[in-house]
Amino acid sequence: LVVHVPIADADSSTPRPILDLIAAHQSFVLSGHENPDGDCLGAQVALYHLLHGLGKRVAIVNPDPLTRTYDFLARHTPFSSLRPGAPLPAAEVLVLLDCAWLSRLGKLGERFAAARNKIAVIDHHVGSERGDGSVAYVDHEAPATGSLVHDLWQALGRALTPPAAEGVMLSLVADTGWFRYSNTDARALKLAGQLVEAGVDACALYDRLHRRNQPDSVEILGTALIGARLRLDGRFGYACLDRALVERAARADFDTDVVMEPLRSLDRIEVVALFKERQDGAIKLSLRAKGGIDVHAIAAQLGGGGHKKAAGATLRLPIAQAITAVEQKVREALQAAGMSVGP
Ligand SMILES: [Mn+2]
Repeated sequence: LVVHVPIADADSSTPRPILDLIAAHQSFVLSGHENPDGDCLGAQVALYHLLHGLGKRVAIVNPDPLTRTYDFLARHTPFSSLRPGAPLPAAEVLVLLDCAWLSRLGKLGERFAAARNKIAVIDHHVGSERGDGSVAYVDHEAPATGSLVHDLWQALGRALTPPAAEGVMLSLVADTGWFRYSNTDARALKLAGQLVEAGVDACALYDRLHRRNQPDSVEILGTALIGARLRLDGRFGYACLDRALVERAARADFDTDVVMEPLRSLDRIEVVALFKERQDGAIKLSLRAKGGIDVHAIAAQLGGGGHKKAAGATLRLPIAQAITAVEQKVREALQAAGMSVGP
């Protein structure tokens, strides 16, 4: 007797529906958002090795190739990215990690939409249970998507292999900022302990991720910081990377999020924004909150999303207008929180 549970009734807060999906299928393709970050890639590594160990066929296809920062993952995990004209690997199930909508995959999302795979979502972003997945495992409280993949290993009673442990650790350190952000809870630290016991060398991982920068990264950071500005009584700080600097950063594989750190370190600061001008002229906005301001709410008003303390949006405005629009939203949020915003 096979009982089919309607998807709408499946509880996305437990791993059960995803585990049933894994049991029922043989071939999987894993993907994630454009410009995949450490959480997205780490979660893919951990899920790749889980599925591979279960004897499934599995491939990772991302919108973008592995950048130099993450190239060390290729020593144990095969990554690929969309090449125009090349066919996608045939798979029964597409698993989206660290995002929930095909639209987050750019052109690759359109290709997957045409391929009509069954879609599963594993994610920790607000609202992802309403994404494109017909099956989802979503936990907003999870520190990283990688920790949700770790839950799958645990639920199946399997001990993490060293590559999978490295993947989960990468996810965890990426999304907790090496255990500095407010999502660093007992669960995150306990998991980190288990991963070190499973063979992860945390110091070596730090060096691989953050101590292999190219010489030009120093000047890119300096240029971005010289242009940084403080507004709203010192509670809002922002920096901009114009098209040329974005390109230079891409060439040097420079993690532009680093630009926000010195602003975030300021005593009075509440919200930090980074504006990056893309090749098509659109502005990629990143927002970070230090205290209680909900930057997800601000990003959502601008058509974006994310988390309470880290969110983003894409703005189709000239950069000066984008800054004005964001400053206005931040002003409103600060005022609603009863904070001074200066003259
Ligand atoms: Mn994440």
